[in-house]
Amino acid sequence: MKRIGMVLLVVCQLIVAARANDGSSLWLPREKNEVASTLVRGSQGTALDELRTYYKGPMPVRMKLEKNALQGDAYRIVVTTRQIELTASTSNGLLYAAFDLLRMQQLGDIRSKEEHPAFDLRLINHWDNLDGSVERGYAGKSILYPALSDRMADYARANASLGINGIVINNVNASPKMLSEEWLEKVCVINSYLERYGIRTYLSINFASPMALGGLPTADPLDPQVRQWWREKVDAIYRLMPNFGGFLVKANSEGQPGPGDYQRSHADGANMLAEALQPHGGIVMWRCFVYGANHKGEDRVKQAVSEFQPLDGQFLPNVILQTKNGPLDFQPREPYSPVFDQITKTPNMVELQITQEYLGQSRHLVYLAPMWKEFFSFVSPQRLRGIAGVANVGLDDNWCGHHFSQANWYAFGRLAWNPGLSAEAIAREWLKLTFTRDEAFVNPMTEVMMASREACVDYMMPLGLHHIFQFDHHYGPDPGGFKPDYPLEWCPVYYHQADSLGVGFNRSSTGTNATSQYREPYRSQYDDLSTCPENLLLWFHHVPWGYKMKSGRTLWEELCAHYDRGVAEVDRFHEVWQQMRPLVLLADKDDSRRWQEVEDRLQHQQQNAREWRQTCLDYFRSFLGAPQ
Ligand code: GCV
Repeated sequence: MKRIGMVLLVVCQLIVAARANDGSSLWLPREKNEVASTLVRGSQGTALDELRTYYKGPMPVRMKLEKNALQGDAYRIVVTTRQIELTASTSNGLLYAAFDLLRMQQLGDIRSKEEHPAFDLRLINHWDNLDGSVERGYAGKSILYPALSDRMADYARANASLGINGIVINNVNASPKMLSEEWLEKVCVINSYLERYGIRTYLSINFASPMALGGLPTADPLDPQVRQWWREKVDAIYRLMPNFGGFLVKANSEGQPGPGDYQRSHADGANMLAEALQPHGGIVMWRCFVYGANHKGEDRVKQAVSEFQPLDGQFLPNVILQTKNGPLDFQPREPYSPVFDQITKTPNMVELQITQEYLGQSRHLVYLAPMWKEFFSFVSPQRLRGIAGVANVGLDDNWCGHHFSQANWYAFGRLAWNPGLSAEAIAREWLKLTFTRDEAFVNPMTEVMMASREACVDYMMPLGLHHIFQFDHHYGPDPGGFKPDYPLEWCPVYYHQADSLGVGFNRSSTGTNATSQYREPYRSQYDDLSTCPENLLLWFHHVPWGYKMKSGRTLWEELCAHYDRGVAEVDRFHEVWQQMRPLVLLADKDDSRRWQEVEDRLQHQQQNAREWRQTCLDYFRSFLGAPQ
C-alpha cells in the first residue's frame, strides 16, 4: 500500500513538473486554436499560419499584399465593425502585422494603426562559437552549434514577432572554419529556419580566412589573390543562400587579425569585402571597437574616434560602421560614444548588449531599456542606419537564464522597431504578455523594472565609476585589480585612478581631453567639473574626496549614499517580488517554478549587491587620509 502511495506521489510530481511553466514560451501566445481558424484570409505563408494558429477573435481577418502601399517593412492594420484588414507591401510587413495583431489580442486592445520601422537593419548578433560555447553567454550552451537546437523554429519566430530582420549567427571573434564548405552547409540549414520568418543570415568573418582556409601566404586586402579569394567565397555563399545579408567584422581588436597587420587601413579592409558583396546586394558591418594596437598610451575611450574619424568618407556605400553605445565597453553607465558625433559621412549602426556582461549577467534583475533610451536621448535614431543587439539566449529552458532577462531581448526588439516607445510602456507590455494582465502585478513590477538599472549602477559603479570588475569573467567587484602582465586598459586601477587626493579619470581638457571629441553643448558641459552631470562625474574628472556635491554631501559621503541606495533598492525589489507570489499563482497555478527561480536569483542579487558595496567602499576608504 505504502509503495503504491509512493508511486502515485512520484507520478503526481512528474505531472506537476511537466505542466509547470518554465518560461520557454516567452512573450508569445501560448494557446493554439484546436482547428486552424478559417476566419483568416490571405496567401502569405508564415503570416497566415501564425494567424490561423493563434488568432482567436470573432472578426474575419484579411491580409493584403499591395505593392507600393507602404514602404519596406511597414504595415497598416484597419479595424472596422466588419473585419480586420492587414496591408503591407512586403511579406515581411504582413508578418509583422500578424504578430502585432496577436500581441494586441493578448493585451486585450485591438485597434487600427500604421507602423513604420525606424531602422532598416534590426539585427541580433550572436557571440556563439562553433564548439557550442557562447562568449559572454549566461544561459547555457549555444542554440546553434555544434548541433542545431530543435528550438530553432521557435527562436526565429520569437525574433520575427519583434520585427528583427537579420541575425549574425557567429561570434565576432570568428573562426575561419565558418567559411569552410562543411560549415557553410550548416549555415544553410540555419538560414532555412530564419528565412521562413523573414530574417536574413549574416556571418562574422575572420579577416585572415584567406590564409587559414585558402592557404594563401597573406590576407593583405590590397593583394589581388586575396581579393579574388574573397570574391569567390562570397559568390559561393550567394549560390547557397541568395538572400544572404553580409559580413560583420571585428578587425585589429583584442588580437583579431585585420588590415592593420599589413599597414592597411580599416577602409582598405572593409572596402575589399564590400566590393565582393556589392554585386549581390550584401553589406559589411565594420566594428569600431578597437583599442590598443595603434594608439599605445592614448586614453582607451578616445581611440575609436582617433582611428576612424580620419577615414570617414573613404568607405564604400555598402559599408556601415558598427559602434557600441558607449566609448568603453557596455558598462552600467557610460556617456554615449563620440563616434556618433564624429562619423558623419559613413552610415552608422549602434551595437547594444542584450546579454548583461557587466550588469549582473543572468543573475541580476536589471531591465536595460532605460539605459538604451538614455543613449537615444543623446544620439538621434535618425543618425543610424541600423541597430544590433548582442544576444542573451542559450539552451536554458527559459532561453535567457533569468526570466526577467527575456524582457531585455523583448525590449531590444521593440526599440529596434520603434525607439520612440517608452521603456515603461515596453515593460508593462512585456509583463502582461509574459505573466499576467492583473494591474496589481503589472504596476509594482513595472516600477521595479524601471528602477532596476539605476539600482545596479548604484551598487556597482555610481557617479561615473567604470570597469572595476573582476578580470576575465567580469562578474563581481575588483577595484584594486592590477596585473603587471596585462594591458593597462584591462586593469580596474587604470579606470578609477583613486589616490589620496580623490578619485576618477581626468578626461577633461586638463587631462586626456576626451571631452573634445563630443559635440557641443556636451563638450563644454562634460569638460567643466561644475557642469558635468554628477552621474558621469568620475568618468570625466578626478574629483577631491571632500568635493561638495549638489546634495551638500562630500564626494565620499555621496559615494557611500549611492552604494547604500543600490543595496536598499534590491532589498525592496525582493520584498515586492515576495508580495507578487499569490498574484503570479492566481494567474497561472502552475507558475510556481518561475516565481521560485526569480526569487532565488533576487536573493543572490541581494548578496552580490552587498559584496559590491563592501568591497568598493573598503577599497576606496583606504585612500582617505592616506599620506599625499
Ligand atoms: C566578443 C568585450 C568582451 C569580449 C568581446 C569584446 C567585443 O571585451 O569582454 O568578450 O568579444 O568586448 O565586443 O569584441
